[in-house]
Amino acid sequence: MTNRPTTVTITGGGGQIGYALMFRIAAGDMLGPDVPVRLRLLEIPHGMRSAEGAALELQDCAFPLLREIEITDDPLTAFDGTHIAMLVGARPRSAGMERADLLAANAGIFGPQGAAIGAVADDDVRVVVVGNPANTNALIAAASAGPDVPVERFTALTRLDHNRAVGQLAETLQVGAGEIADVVIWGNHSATQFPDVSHAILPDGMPVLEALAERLGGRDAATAWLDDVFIPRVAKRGAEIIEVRGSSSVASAANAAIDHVRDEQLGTRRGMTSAAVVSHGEYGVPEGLVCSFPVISRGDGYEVVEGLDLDERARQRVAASVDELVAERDAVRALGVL
Ligand code: NAX
Repeated sequence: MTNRPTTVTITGGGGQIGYALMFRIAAGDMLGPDVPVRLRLLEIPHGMRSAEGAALELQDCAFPLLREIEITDDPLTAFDGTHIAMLVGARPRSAGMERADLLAANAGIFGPQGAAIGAVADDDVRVVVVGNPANTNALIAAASAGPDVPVERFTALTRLDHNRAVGQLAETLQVGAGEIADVVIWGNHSATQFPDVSHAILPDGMPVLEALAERLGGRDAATAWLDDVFIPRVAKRGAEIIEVRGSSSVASAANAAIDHVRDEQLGTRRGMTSAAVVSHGEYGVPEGLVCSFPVISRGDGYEVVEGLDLDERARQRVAASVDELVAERDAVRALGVL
């Protein structure tokens, strides 16, 4: 029996992350080796040629799963019947641009795209926002989609932050990245995020905190490393990549977006992961904010894992990032967008 093709829309399909995403999706890395894919690339006129060039290369890969590729600058065409929308294209901050201008420019992108998703996407559509400011862009898209699309269908990407945290721990503990479970990114996809290892464990059940203490020479040394090295390095890793590579994170961002959608669609495999989802008040996060939480999926969307203990320092870090999300939401409200 042949599976029904899944339609995947990538916005910003002519950009860097779009380019890194589409080949892996067409190869079956996101939805599995048995699911045919129809790709739609949405671009602005300026990016159409680049997307068209990428489509020529996709054709030259002769991927057996790739059934169709369509490129358009019309959101209603791009999202028509789509099952998975990956909103990557966004307006970057240009020199001298104020935060309110950045939020307004992106509201002008994510508002209409959310409305188009509400109007024409598949009834079971799932949306992940990658384009920054990702959490608030997701909030705007969800609010613009209208009542036909439950807000839970909209998520924002913090899996790259999660994977960065796991990578740092794996290197420090000298273990494989796959051995570390239950790391959590809380809050905003920004430098205020809180990468939390207090629940993380190794395969034998040993807490990562204990393993760090053993490796680094005691609890105090482990705490100092977390506060002074690990947290800032994960939170500012994007800037480090730009400095070293001379260009922003691309393949790692695409990889994280694929991990995010794969786990949402097929289920998380071991323990919790991190995704920004619409808050229903969990952990005191104001309702409606798109905030990164510990999540699991049983193959039908992400659910927040509740009941984790947070000590006072952790609560303060989460609160600082949530305050930033509130300020972004209020700034967008002040523009009359929400
Ligand atoms: P690029 O500038 O290479 O590509 C963006 C593409 O989007 C361009 O081709 C542009 O023409 C297109 N675009 C702009 N407005 C559009 C619209 N209204 N409709 C459709 N397409 C539109 O950027 P890239 O490196 O691909 O990054 C894309 C976004 O991801 C940026 O906002 C970036 O900040 C964000 N990131 C988010 C990350 C996350 O973890 N959430 C990490 C990586 C990345 O920084």
